[in-house]
Amino acid sequence: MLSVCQTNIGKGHILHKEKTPMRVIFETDLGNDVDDVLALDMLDMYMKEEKVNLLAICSNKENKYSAEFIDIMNTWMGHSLIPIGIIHNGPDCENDAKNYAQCVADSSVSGHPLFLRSIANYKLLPDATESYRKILSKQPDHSVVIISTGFSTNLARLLETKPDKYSSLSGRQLVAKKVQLLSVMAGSFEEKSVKEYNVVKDIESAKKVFSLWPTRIVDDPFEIGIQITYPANSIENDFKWAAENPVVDAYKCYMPMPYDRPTWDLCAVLYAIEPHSNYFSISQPGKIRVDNQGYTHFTKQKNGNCFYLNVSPKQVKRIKTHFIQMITADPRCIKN
Ligand SMILES: [Ca+2]
Repeated sequence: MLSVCQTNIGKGHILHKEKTPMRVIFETDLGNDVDDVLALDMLDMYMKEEKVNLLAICSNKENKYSAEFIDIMNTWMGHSLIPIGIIHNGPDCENDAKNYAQCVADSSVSGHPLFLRSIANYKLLPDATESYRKILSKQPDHSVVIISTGFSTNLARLLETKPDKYSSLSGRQLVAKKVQLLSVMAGSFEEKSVKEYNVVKDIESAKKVFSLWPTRIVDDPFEIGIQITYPANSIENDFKWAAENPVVDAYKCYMPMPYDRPTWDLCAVLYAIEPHSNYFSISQPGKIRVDNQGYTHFTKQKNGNCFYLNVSPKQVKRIKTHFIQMITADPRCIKN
C-alpha cells in the first residue's frame, strides 16, 4: 500500500479536515457535459477527506444512464450507500451530447461489465423531489449545502412541494429552514452575455429558483469555468494508478482526445466546499433575474441573497493546479 501511495505524497496535496463534514446534496445533469463527472469525483475525494458528508446525488438528466453512472462512480469510490434521486418528465436533453455515461456503463470485458454496480433497478429510484424532502427534513437547521451543476427543474419542483409525510413544511419553508447555501453553475454576467446551457434548457425553473430561493445563492457563471480548463495530458498521463477508472473512461468517451475541457461544474463544488480559501472573489449582494430568452441579469441590492463568483488570472492558475491535484489523487491514499 505504501508504494501505491508514495506517488501522491510529493504532490503537496495536504488536505485538512474540518471539524464536522459539510452536509452536501449534489444536483447534476450528469451524462451531458463531462465536467459533472470531474465535479462528482471532487466530491468523492472530499468525502474521503471527511470534509463532506454527501447526503444524496440527484440527477436532472432524464436518462437511465445518468443514475447508472452515478452508481458506478459511487461503487468504485466505495460510497455505494449514497442515495440517488432521479427526474421524471425533465427537460429534453437526450441528443445534446455524446452520452459518455452510457458508454462507460456499456463497457465490458469478456461479456462482463467492466464496472460494478450497487443498484439493481434504476427505475425504482425515488423522484428527486421526494429525496430532497426526505433528506432535508432530517438535517439540522441551516446545515445543508446544495451544489447544482445542471438544470433547475428538480430545485424548482422542490420549492413548490406541499407538506407530506416527511415534513409539515412547504418546499420553500423546508429549504429556508434546512439549507444554508445553493452553489449553482448557471448563467453569465459578462457584458457580452451568453445564454448558458443550464438556464436555457429550463428557463421557467431557473426563473423560479433565482426569484424564490429563500437562502443564500452563490452563482458560478459561464465565464469562470471557461477560463480554467482541465488538461487532456493529465487524463492521459496522471492515472497510472488505476487501469480502469470511470472518470478517465468517461472523459475519453465524451469527445475525441486530446481536448481540454472547461471546469464549470468543478468551480461550483470548489466554492461550496472551500468558500474561505480565496480561490474566487465574490460580488456584492444582489438579485439574479432570468429573462424570457434565458439571459441572466444581476442587480446589486444591499440585502439581496445572490452573489456571483469572479476570478483573477492568478486565481485561475491556482484553481487549475488544485483541480489537477484533487482529480488525479489516488483515493486509496487520501488521509483524513
Ligand atoms: Ca453539468
